[in-house]
Amino acid sequence: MRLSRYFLPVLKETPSEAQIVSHRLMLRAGMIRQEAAGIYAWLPLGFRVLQKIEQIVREEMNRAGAIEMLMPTLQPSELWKETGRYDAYGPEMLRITDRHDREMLYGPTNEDMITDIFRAYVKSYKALPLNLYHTQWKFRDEVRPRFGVMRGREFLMKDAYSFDIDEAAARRSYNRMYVAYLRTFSRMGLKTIPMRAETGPIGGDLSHEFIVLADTGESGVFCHKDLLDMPIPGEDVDFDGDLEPIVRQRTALYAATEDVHDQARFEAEVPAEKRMAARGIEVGQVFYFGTKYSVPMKATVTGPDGKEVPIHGGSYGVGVSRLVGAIIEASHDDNGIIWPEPVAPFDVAVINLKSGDAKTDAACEELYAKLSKAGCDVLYDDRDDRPGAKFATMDLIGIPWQVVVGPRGLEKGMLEVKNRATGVKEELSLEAVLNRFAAKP
Ligand code: 5CA
Repeated sequence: MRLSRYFLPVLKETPSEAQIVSHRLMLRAGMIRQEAAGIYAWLPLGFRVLQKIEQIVREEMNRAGAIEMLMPTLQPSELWKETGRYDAYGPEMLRITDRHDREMLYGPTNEDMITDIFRAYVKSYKALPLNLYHTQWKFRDEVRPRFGVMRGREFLMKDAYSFDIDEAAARRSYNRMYVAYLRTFSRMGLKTIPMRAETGPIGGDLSHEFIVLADTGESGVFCHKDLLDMPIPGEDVDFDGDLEPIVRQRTALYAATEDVHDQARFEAEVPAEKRMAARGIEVGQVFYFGTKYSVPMKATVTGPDGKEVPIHGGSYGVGVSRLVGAIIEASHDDNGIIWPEPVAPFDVAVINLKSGDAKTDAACEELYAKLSKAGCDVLYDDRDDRPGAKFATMDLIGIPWQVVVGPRGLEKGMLEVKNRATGVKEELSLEAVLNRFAAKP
């Protein structure tokens, strides 16, 4: 992408309405624009990151055996009346009436709808276990939308729903999602800690929130410090095998959000030097709720013994749009965002220090063409602007690698490569730059 032809409306001033750094940086970097309280347009740069995150979540869901589909944003009220949630959800639910006076709602979550889909088609235990997921916009009319995309009213969520014959099988499904979440967040460069959590309007009695530690986080959390350094399961983890040891290794150590925190237990179980009280951002939550939806909605299957039983369910959410903010909270400096490579909007920035200079232009064009051809996502700053302004923009928007091309370096046949995270600069030939980045998977 040539910056001269791109749509990157960066702001010079720090927006005064933004209280936390990720919100400020997302506005300044031209990633989002607020359209109404808690409702955002995703501008091209922001949309790229959102899609990268969605894709990582998708790959890890698929790896764990979940099956992708897509449910609508608008739902009929009938399903929610069946489960009793139409009244229970309260003013957070956006209720809409259509032209025929039918009561509709903009979905805040999808347990009711997916249970309806399930019961329409699945009749036998032989189809189980089953896990269906989608990534779709949700609406929750939060009283206080704030912190930009972190607590929006409209937000993008990946939500998965598992169906099992009994509690033991449902527990295995829960473990699969738990382990998939560890992998998902780690691939985005995040360190998350699963914490025992309240279940709220989703229901059930087993739930973990996946928390990224950050001072600006909305959740108070208490945990054993060793949870910060637990190994993350590799790509070769066997999702059909026994995942209980991986899960138990973590759940054996105290970790709870403030809503379920038990100070006496915390002090009894965790030695003083290992206690951590902190704040964090909830980027995902997993729930086991048993038959909460299957009983009222009559989602039953015939078991091996021919008897009809209600299925045991769980649901598993990832805050895809919230993650964009959470990653920035975890990875930035005074100059701007520092994207972890897997979620960066572009892999490499090419900075032309002297647009209009024939030799510099030619070197940049060659680099841009060859890197792009090799499958590298390049943002080429071909504009006629001061070098200082170009560096500042690239630092602000956080592209992991900057290749700086100028007449002085070219005289020696050299380009400068800067790593955004470390600030380390190297002089490399064009050939070496190509080898470095074109070889990237
Ligand atoms: N149905 C279940 C799981 S599929 C569910 O709705 N879970 S949830 O309420 O915990 O939401 C899942 C994730 O969505 C949360 O962990 C959080 O990361 C994200 N999320 C929730 N509310 C918001 C919001 N207002 N703005 C941005 N992200 C949100």
